[in-house]
Amino acid sequence: MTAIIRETQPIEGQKPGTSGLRKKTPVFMQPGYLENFVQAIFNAIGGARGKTFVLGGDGRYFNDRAAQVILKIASANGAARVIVGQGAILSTPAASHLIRLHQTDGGIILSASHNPGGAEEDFGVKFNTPNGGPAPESVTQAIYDETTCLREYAICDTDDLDLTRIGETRIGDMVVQVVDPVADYAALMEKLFDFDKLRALFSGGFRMRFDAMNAVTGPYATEILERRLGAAPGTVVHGTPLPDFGGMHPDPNPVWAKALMDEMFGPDAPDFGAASDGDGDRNMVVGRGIYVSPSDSLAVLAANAHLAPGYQGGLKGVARSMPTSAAVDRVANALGLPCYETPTGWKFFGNLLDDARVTLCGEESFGTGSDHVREKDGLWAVLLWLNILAERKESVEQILSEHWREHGRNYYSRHDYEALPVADAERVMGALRDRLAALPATEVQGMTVASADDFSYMDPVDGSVSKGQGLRVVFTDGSRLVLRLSGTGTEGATLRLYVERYVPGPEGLADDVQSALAPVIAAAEDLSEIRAITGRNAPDVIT
Ligand code: VG1
Ligand code: CO
Repeated sequence: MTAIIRETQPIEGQKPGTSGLRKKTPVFMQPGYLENFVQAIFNAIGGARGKTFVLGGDGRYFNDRAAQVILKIASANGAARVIVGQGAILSTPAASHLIRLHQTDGGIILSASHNPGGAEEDFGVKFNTPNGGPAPESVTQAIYDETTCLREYAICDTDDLDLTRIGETRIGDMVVQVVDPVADYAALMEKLFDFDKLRALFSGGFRMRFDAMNAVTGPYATEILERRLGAAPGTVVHGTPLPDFGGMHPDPNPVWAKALMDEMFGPDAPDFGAASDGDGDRNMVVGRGIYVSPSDSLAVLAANAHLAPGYQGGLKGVARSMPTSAAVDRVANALGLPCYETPTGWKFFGNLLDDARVTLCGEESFGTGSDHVREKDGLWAVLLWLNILAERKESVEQILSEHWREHGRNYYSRHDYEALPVADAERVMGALRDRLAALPATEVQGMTVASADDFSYMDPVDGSVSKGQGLRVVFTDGSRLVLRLSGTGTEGATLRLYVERYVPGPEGLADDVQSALAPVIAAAEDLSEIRAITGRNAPDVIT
């Protein structure tokens, strides 16, 4: 086995987005593309020599081959050890946990998350730092800078390893430790939640459906829900990870997890439904006949987390991304907790969690998590919900209605306009950005603008500043609209419009969401001319 140095050229466009570098799979499979990016990661962190990393992915097409390439590059760069999930599989939260558990120097996660997988679909690579979280902007910028001047990479010229067997092997001097992808994660969940109570819940006839969408959470959910907690066989559906996710779009929302929604709103619906995404960090939660918006889910979890053993002592604080509704702010206010507002993307929660300022965080995009790892965690959120349901002995519908009665309701929705020509999307953003300064005190659709800005965030822990994180217009009645460009797509540009309206109650807490938001949606159109400029009559996806 010899480490060889291969000459290469910088490859354009290797700039990590909201969550790692995502491209069409054929782009990632071009000669040198993955190699360059991985070498750039190692260069950016001061080399790999003597270091230990975690490696795994969501099992999508090219996951297996990419893992082999990365191991060979790690060895040639002098890494001491790589801990790999069996079959090169690890959910994103499980990878985050292993990075922390073994006090490693970070990890590489192979996933394009909620984007479809397959030979013609999407692939992605993400580097997580030793705290277990996605690399902050300073690190992703350093990686990108490396990609723009890279001239060579080191790789071992050797056969592929057998990653199907648990145990240790080597590439050169580097140890490759193949571990069960589920075991350590499941043990962590047992520490946080009352598994006895959950077993009693299921043995008492509680019925649940978990849609793993043919993606990575299948083995995790089957082990935890069916084997350890005794949920009926068949509770987990689409439980086998497939390279193309069986053609499913593994994005757990009412549009892409429609079969689950139909079941939960149909006759004889189970008590509780949930779904997860490609890499297992997102979750959607549905009660019998009632959908829980992710922003509301975060608020309910914050209000009730103390019912689970892992959060018995209460929360230190909470955080949400800026476009996420302010429902959790109301809970924080009621509980006297600090509440932080960060830009979109889990990397911005890392410092707040490390500095013990917050315990729970979440995003409107079906992501919730806590300080147990440094990623959002789909199955964790589902287990916390189950623990709350087991303690309160009420239905999801009762819990949600009671929550709204106590705190009021933040009606909320996100409208996505996908695969737009980049120039059109930028015109929409530009048009609204140009108007922001003049908006305060003007009236739009019968509402008065209180403030309007381009969101900029200063991290309270390290003082770093992130600008241009989304245009927001807030009205005097607390209604709000936010417009930003997606940073995870691989085709054209995706515009996300987030709309919110607060109703204090007791009247009007059970209205249709889109109707309740109609004035804010109309205001967004007036201010941004999103439909006029893009020529689209309607969003592609409404969640
Ligand atoms: C989207 C979501 C964001 C999330 C990110 C990664 O980003 O809006 O909240 O953190 O995906 O999630 P964007 O830039 O497309 O809006 V995942 O599960 O795809 O890692
Ligand atoms: Co994900």
